[in-house]
Order: sequence, then C-alpha cells, then structure tokens
Amino acid sequence: MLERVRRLRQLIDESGVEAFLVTGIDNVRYLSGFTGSAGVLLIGPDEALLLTDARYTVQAGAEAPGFEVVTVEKTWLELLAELLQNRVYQLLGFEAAHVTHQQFLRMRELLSMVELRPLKDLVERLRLVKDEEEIRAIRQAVGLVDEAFPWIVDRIRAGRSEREIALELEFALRDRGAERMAFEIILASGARSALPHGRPSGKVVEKGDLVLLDCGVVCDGYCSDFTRTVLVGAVPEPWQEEIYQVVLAAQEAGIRMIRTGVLAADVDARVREVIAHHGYGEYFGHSTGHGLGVQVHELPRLGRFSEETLQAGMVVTVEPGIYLPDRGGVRIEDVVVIREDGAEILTLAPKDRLIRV
Ligand SMILES: [Mn+2]
Repeated sequence: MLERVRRLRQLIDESGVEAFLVTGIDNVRYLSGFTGSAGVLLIGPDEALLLTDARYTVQAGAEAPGFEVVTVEKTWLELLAELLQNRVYQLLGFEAAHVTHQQFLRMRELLSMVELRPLKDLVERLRLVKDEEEIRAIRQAVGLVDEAFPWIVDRIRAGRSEREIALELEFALRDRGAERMAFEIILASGARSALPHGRPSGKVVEKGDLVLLDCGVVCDGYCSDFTRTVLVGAVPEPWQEEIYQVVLAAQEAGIRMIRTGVLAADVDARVREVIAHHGYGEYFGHSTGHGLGVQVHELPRLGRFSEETLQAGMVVTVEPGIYLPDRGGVRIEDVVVIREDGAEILTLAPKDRLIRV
C-alpha cells in the first residue's frame, strides 16, 4: 500500500499541489487498505493521515499500517480544518469526482487557509495497471462465478421466474465465499433479454427463451464481471443461433487484438466491425468493455471515445451484445488481463456454443 502512496506522491507533485485529499472511499481503500465505509486521507510529502470516526479507529489502525489514524469527532471537514491550521500547505488538491457540491461549499468556508484545486482521476490512473496480487484477487472473483455457472445453468428451466433463479444464484455465490455482489444480478429471459441491463422480474422463463445472465462478485475487495446467454429448450430458432455466433465471433476478434500498445478504441472498433458486417450494427449500442478492479467499472474503457492505450497489467471485460427489440438478445462477457503479447482470459466458463438448458 505504501508503494501506492509513493507513486501517488509523484502525481501530486506533478500536478503542482502540496497535499491531496482523498474522499472516494474505493480510493481510500486502494491506497490505505482500510475497508471501513467512512474515511478520508490527507496525503502530504511527508505524511499520510487517515481520518475516520470512533466506529473504525481500531480497525483502521490494524488495516492501514503506515497511516496515522486521526479520530473524527464532529465532522471530518472540521477536523481537517484544525489539522491544516498547523501545516504550511497553501495548495490542497481534492478529488473532483468524489466531492459533492455541498461539501465543496463547506470546504471553501472551513478550509480558507488553503487554496483548493480540483484534480481528476489521480488515483484512478494509478489503479489502471494492476499488480499480481490484485490480479490474483480478480482471478479468484472470476473463478467463483465460473464455478457457480454450471450449478445455476441446471436451475434455469421453464416455469421458474427470473427473480427466483437470480435469488438462488446470489445465494450460491455468497455461500461459495463472495464478499458481496459486485452489482445487482442482471437476469432477463425471452423478449426481456433484449434489455442489456434487464432486472430479474416476476416473468416466468419459457421454452424457447434466451436467458441473459450477467453477474459479478467481490473477493478481497476486487470485482468480477461475467455474462453468458443460454437457450431454454433443445432447438434454437435460426435468428437465436445466428446472433449468438456473431456475438461470439466479435468477442473473440476483440480478444485476439488485445495486447500491450493497442488503442482501446481500436479493440472496440474491431468488435463493432464484425457485428456491423453481419448487419446487426444498430443492435449493439453499448461499449465493448471496461476496466475492472476495486470498482466494477473503471478505466480503461473499451469504447468509441476511449483515449487509453492498453498496457500490460490492465484488466478489462470484453462483452459485445446484440439486442433485437421484442425478440431477445445475446451478450458474452469475459474478463481478460492484458499482457505484453496478448490477452490472458481469466473467465473459464464455456462459450463456444449456445448452451441449451
Ligand atoms: Mn461488464
């Protein structure tokens, strides 16, 4: 963790401020190891403070070695104002994305001894490239869903509701050791599978339905993200088989392109090209993928407007889909680690053919 603080200090230095306030709770955890729900960091050239309240002081001391834990009595902002009285900082950076407007107004009022400067994505940029320990945690989170997948496939049948199946899946994932769900399970059947983010409803799964299942869990603070689409019944309609094969071909073409030095936007363009070539371009509206780490969506994005160049150690999803309104949709999503010479696919669940349940 202290290595991360050291790297952050370089970015702080480059951005021209003297000290930096970290208020995004995922960034607090990433930098300090503190897993509580309330805490902020003040990072200066020679100090690293963790401000948290009495619920967490003991835990913070244990989880965040190298940080001086200061207990908040009233509000962290008032405590920060007191602490800054005794310091020489003139320019304080803060996380533009993780301060509300109300907090900002209050900061301006209470922290009048410093000039405040909003900074963008400082810690998020550090988080772009994962170390092997982080990749291990992501691999574990991916593996947990892989393991539960055949189990839940056996429980998807005509006559059961989406909600019932999703609930059972969540129980199975938590039971297998997931710290928590990375996001609410997406499970949509039949025509509803054309909703890329369909919430499990009371709809009963019927024979002939495509069932789109998207879920992820958190292990040791790191997320996984997974999508497969299965068919209820033995024989797919030709359109179901066709969109499955096109999505699979697009997904594999995207993965084949991934390696250090490739533009994220080019991977997206390649995937989109395969889908458009088969005439389904207008039915793939979202991005090809996204970075994955302490948050389920983080940098880099694999999309049309991405600016990042892929680098070894980044972890991304590759998840194209085709969604035909009122008929159904298919998405296939794997998690991959970017290596020097290619993509290492972490997701092991089968995808080569449309699974029939
Ligand atoms: Mn995803």
